[in-house]
Amino acid sequence: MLNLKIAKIFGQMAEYYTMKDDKFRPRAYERVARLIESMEEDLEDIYEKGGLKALMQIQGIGQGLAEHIEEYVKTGKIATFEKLKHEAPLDLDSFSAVEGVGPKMLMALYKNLKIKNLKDLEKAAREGKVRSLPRFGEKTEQNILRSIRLSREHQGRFLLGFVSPIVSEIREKLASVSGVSNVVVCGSFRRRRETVGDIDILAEAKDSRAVMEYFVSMPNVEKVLAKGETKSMIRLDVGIDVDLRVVPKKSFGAAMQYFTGGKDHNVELRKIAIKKGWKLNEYGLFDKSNRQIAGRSEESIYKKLGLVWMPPEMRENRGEISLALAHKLPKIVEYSEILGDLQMHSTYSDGANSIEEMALAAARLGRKYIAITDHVGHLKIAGAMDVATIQKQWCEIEKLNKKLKNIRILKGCEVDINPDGTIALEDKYLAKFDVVLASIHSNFKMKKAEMTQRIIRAIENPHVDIIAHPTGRVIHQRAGYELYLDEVFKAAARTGTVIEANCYPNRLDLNDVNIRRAVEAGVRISFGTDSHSKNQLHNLELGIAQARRGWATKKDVINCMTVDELTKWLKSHKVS
Ligand code: DGT
Ligand code: CA
Ligand code: CA
Ligand code: ZN
Repeated sequence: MLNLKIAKIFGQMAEYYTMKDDKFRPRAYERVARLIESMEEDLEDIYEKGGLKALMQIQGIGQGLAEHIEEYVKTGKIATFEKLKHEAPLDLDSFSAVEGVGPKMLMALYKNLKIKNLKDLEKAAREGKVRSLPRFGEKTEQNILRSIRLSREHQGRFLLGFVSPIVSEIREKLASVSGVSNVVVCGSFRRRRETVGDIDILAEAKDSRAVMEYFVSMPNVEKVLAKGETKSMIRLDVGIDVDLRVVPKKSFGAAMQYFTGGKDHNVELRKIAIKKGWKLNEYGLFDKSNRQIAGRSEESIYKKLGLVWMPPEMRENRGEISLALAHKLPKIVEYSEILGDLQMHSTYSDGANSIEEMALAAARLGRKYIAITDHVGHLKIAGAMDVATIQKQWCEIEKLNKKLKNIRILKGCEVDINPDGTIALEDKYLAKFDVVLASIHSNFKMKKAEMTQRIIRAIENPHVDIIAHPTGRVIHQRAGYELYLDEVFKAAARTGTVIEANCYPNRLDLNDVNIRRAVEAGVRISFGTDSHSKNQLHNLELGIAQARRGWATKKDVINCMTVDELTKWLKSHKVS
């Protein structure tokens, strides 16, 4: 978890360097921060094993950055960062959730109004002081206030993709404590909600005191909120709370069911028990004479109540209970049924790894195929490819497809949808890709009807296979653009256009609810990790989880096709 801390520092250093008008460091630091954040290997391990040299072998890490990492591993601090903080003591963390306030603005706010944190900023904006600064204005001030409100709604929730590695680490550690025979992480994490409030863990153990002792003294514990024999609660240094309960075997299934939730699902389930004259709680299912009739396993509870067991992703009281009572639950798509990843970037545009590195890493994760979808069109900041570069890329892909045996690479692209709905690359080029993703990267603030028309026009282009990150929302940062989604889905269904369920941790766009609407409208969906480095390819799981929460089935998802089925299908799916 040292990685996360270092990533955060580098991210903040990037901001400080932006304030100082440094030309290169902001991008370099930001890029490395993202990279480290998603790295599987621990930087500390890498350093312990191979020293500075090993650190410098990581793509994007030069001597300077490697020395920073070394310094942090050794001393827990980076002097350069401390100096930057000393010059401008800003609580950058507090600002991070607020959209539209960049480092330059923060510097101006600090210099002119002595604003150091979000609280100061909100106060000044409320008092109308922000608008008086040069280049701010009333509109910016309003945006700041709106953005602060939005960020407050998300306060205390963490991205599923951020929580996942933390959970894995804790789970492994707890499972290795002697006497512990079972560790299950429940709550919203088990239901794979896109954000998680706190982490709820159940364990089965011979000696509960030993596990608790271990739990509260783990290295990343910032604060022990409660400590008991069967229940403890801690706060990790990254700010998230973790509950641990030690549960006896005979109640383990009941506890799993109860603490997995969701709350509304549980309430409905409890009503069914009560109707039968029974009692359901975290200890089990009990009959009239208070005899336990189920609870060792989760299945036993659902079965006794007359329901079929269902995956945690479905337990949101969105109609699953009545279907489970009627034994008519849909069979949602399995993680193992997803064969490929249909959005990622390589060094040909703004990615950190070569096509071959991406392909090899994807193959290691068991993917059968990937689409390389580098930017084309006018997104020059994201390194959009020109026509000559596209040709070069195709040659490279053809060569790699001859060389690599375990994985196939599709020639894809991600192209901008212009404000008028036309596509930023000529049809004659679009026609030659295996798969074309179209998406919006500019002019977010259009009127709802216009934005809807813009996307529908793109959908109607016969070469556009997939609309990528269709609503443009970024969790904790910005709401999606205004859009009549049902109109979009109707057009997609009519034309055979696929809508993406983007798997990037803070996008997850479409989200679970909208995936369900799309699928019900007869739209097919695709998964793409939108990886910009090979260390992000594992995020596929996050998108699949949202699709499971949206009750998508195998037939709804084009990534379930084999590569031969898919390439054939892509040639003929569009209806004009
Ligand atoms: P979170 O942490 O906000 O992301 O969401 P959850 O779902 O993990 O909620 P949390 O941590 O408050 O509680 C964990 C589970 O415990 C929850 O999913 C269902 C169960 N639970 C909590 N409070 C109640 C309650 O009042 N009644 C019932 N039946 N179950 C509850
Ligand atoms: Ca929770
Ligand atoms: Ca909890
Ligand atoms: Zn994009």
